[in-house]
Amino acid sequence: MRHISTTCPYCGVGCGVRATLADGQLTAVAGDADHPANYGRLCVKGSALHETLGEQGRLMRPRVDGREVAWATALDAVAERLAATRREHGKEAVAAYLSGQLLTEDYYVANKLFKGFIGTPHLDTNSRLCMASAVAAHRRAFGADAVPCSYEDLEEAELVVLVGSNLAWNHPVLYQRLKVAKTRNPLMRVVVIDPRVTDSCEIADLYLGLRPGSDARLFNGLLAWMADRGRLDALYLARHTRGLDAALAAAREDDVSLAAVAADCDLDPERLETFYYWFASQLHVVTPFSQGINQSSSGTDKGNAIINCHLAGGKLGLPGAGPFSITGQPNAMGGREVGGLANQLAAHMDYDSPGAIDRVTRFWSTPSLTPSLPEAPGHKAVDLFEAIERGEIHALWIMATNPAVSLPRADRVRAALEQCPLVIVSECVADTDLLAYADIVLPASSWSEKDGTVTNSERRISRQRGLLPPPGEARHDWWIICEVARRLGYGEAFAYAHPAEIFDEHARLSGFENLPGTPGERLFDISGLAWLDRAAYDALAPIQWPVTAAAPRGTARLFEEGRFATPDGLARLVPVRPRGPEQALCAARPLRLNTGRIRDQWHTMTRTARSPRLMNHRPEPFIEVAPADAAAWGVSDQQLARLRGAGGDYVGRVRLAKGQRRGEVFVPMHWNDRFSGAALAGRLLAAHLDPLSGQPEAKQGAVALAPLAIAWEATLLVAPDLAGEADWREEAAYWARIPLAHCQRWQLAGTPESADRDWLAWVTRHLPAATLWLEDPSGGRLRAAGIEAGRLRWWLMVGPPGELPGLAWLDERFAEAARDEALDGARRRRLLAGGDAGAADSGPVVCSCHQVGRSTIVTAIRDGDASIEALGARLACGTQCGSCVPELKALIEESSAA
Ligand SMILES: Nc1nc2c(c(=O)[nH]1)N[C@H]1C(S)=C(S)[C@@H](COP(=O)(O)OP(=O)(O)OC[C@H]3O[C@@H](n4cnc5c(=O)[nH]c(N)nc54)[C@H](O)[C@@H]3O)O[C@H]1N2
Ligand SMILES: Nc1nc2c(c(=O)[nH]1)N[C@H]1C(S)=C(S)[C@@H](COP(=O)(O)OP(=O)(O)OC[C@H]3O[C@@H](n4cnc5c(=O)[nH]c(N)nc54)[C@H](O)[C@@H]3O)O[C@H]1N2
Ligand code: SF4
Ligand SMILES: [Mo]
Repeated sequence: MRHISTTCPYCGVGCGVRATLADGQLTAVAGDADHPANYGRLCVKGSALHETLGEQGRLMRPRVDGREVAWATALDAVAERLAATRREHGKEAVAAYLSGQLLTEDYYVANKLFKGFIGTPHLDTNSRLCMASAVAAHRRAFGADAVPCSYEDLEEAELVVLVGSNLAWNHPVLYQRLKVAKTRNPLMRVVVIDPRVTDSCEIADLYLGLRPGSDARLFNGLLAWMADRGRLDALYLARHTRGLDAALAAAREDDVSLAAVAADCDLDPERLETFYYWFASQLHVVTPFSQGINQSSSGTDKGNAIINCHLAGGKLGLPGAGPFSITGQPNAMGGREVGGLANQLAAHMDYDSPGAIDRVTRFWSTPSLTPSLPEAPGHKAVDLFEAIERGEIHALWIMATNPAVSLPRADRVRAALEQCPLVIVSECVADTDLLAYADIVLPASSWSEKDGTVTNSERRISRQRGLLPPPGEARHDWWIICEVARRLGYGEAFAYAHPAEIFDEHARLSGFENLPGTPGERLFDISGLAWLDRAAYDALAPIQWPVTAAAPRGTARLFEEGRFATPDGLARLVPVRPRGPEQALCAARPLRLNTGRIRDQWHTMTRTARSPRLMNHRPEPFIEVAPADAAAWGVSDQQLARLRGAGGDYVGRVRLAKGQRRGEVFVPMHWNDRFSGAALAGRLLAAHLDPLSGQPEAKQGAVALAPLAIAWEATLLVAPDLAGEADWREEAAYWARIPLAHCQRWQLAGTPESADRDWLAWVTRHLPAATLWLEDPSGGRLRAAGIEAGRLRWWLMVGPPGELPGLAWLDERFAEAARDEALDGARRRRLLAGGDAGAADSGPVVCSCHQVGRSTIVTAIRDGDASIEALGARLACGTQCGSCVPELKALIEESSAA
């Protein structure tokens, strides 16, 4: 048995993971007690990592034009076709679309190849959909894309203001740290600013459920309120900043009376004033902000409106103080460091930094090769796909992202991909929506196989370590890129034998001509990590940049001296004129659409859906609706409904949500064509962009809501080897595929045309051997099961899913079948009932770590275990990662109210 430390590949918290290997298998993961991001904690996604590995479902061999080929053939094809595209259409006809899920080393060589040697500016990343507005706001305020704070600042703050961040679900370990800090310091206050009541409100002393998109108005109001009440830090403003007057004047272009701001934000003026008072009277304020701010057509301004208030109050560069952009992806930061955005060059140098193009050119030159860098920024993500639509881009290489799902106007993106003459996709998983559009598919190694570094939200660089060999012929992304570079004639500039050498070059570039007081000066400097040999790189301990000769142990907090990365060293307050969402509501689409994340899924589900444990919390695509709206639009809880948006429809199950504002609905961003018939959030959204950052407005769409017309609902469980999906979806107005541990669950609903489906005929046609059959034609109810040679092959229930038994018992029967064990007579008799007659269904899973269901919990509460501690002692729920505690509390409240 061996233990290896590595870093979690999911969110930007960047937790250290201790992996246990036995007999060449990763058998367990645990939090790394020594890692300063998590000190031993892991959330449910991190602790299920070992369940998402394995060869099944992985891409194993390269494919060119639909045929499996050897690596040499695939790499030759990539190089030849890229070269031909450049020859025939110019270098700007070539583009790349990367991802914050690449390692820094992969990202660095991709950027170097495309911008430096192929010479195209059109290299952008999915960070455009994620952090681009925060990047632009940082650059305007601080002169560099630098997050000032550390996680410890969250713990040391007296006031924490979560704005557009559902930390409890999306950065669970950070949330747990905050929660513990709050228990230790009873004076600490937490404010949540989000149109939706989320689980993060569990620890909120004040919740501001503002009108979507009104954040800039709220923070402009705060700035004016502080100024009017003598709450500005005049000394800090005078010594370290510029722009207060202009920022205040812009804020005062609107009526900044409490009543007017509260009305615009749709808030209670007293609660608003409480927030203003708390913010103004505390020095140690941290404001974590995330996608509720960034994913907006005025996200950059919103970021600056927040930063303005911190600067104006001198709440920055101190322990427990600062605006804190919380990054999403594991290496969102690393991508920004290497220059992965289309408006950046490399190592925090941009097209507009004086001498930068020349500096990077000299640095990347080799004895016989001179790079040819572009002179101006390239297309940002959404524009890039429009350029493909216009026929300007002829070759696109996509790595580690799934734009067929995650970009707004998903169908137009798909049409653009369809028409692009060359689409190359580097991917780990065999079955994604994007792969259908790829001419060349390159199987990439994945987490646990690859070696490199990532940077988390607090600028901390950590190693991801290779633990296992990649399956089949999967190869590392950096290797694939360098092999293509070599074939294009750039071998000398890409002659790396190991990621350590790439990291070294990246570290050296960060320090290259980076001298204080010169035009080349950059805050991002990790020259202190240059010249690490393999052993030192392998042993690299987590460290926060800058890492320099002056700060060899890294830097926990930036701007402590009040010197910023602007030419005059002063931070800028930026005048902000609040704008509402670009997407207008209208009679045809009267509801505001909010999209976002759920606790147990990661993005397009390519990895998390492999863990049945993670599928269980929210097994189907859903629509959260305020109870009053549900009545108004004729839908009810658990009913299927349709949303109609800018680019198409979305079908999911209604969840009544008391915390949802009226006139607004929420859908998860995760579902896609692999898992449901019509549940692409990106199809509902138009592409309204922030003019400065190019980030799309993913949080403020416009939709109509209506019940879905269906004739029946059915649940079909099938053994993993039973394929017939096309048939099962036949005449389905809705379908969702839900992987369980030992079978696949299909949730189906029929179109009105299929109302008198003859189920016996249907089953005979599509499924083997129906041996048990129980029908109640008057009630439209039916249960049936297929048994072959004594083994369960499938199980069907026609009727409302509310009547489903707990599926664990049935799943276990499929496990027996897989082990080739025959059903015994007693179990066979109970098959249609789905288990022991008396056995209670444990209901949908609430605690994913210990797999405790809703009904089990409710029963325990009714039996008197009506506290978190009592439930934990009895059922163990909530005792591991803690993410379900808010849900447990809600159940306790509901049950005691009942
Ligand atoms: N479980 C899980 N965790 C993840 C991810 C995942 O896929 N799954 N993805 C990771 C990634 S890449 C990212 S970027 C982060 C994102 O992390 P978050 O930003 O926390 O995630 P979201 O759920 O997209 O949006 C956050 C909140 O913004 C709110 N919001 C919507 N409109 C507004 C508004 O106008 N104003 C304000 N103030 N709030 C608004 C939404 O209601 C939502 O609760 O999560 C990371 N962590
Ligand atoms: N409606 C709506 N849309 C959104 C958002 C939203 O809130 N609402 N959020 C946006 C945000 S913040 C983000 S970050 C994006 C995320 O959206 P995407 O980046 O499109 O989503 P992922 O599913 O993470 O895609 C990553 C892909 O890379 C593969 N992969 C994983 N590791 C590797 C690797 O090492 N190498 C290679 N080559 N491939 C790998 C995975 O299998 C997966 O297919 O979605 C954005 N889109
Ligand atoms: S909080 Fe984020 S980094 Fe930490 S274990 Fe969970 S998903 Fe991984
Ligand atoms: Mo993200």
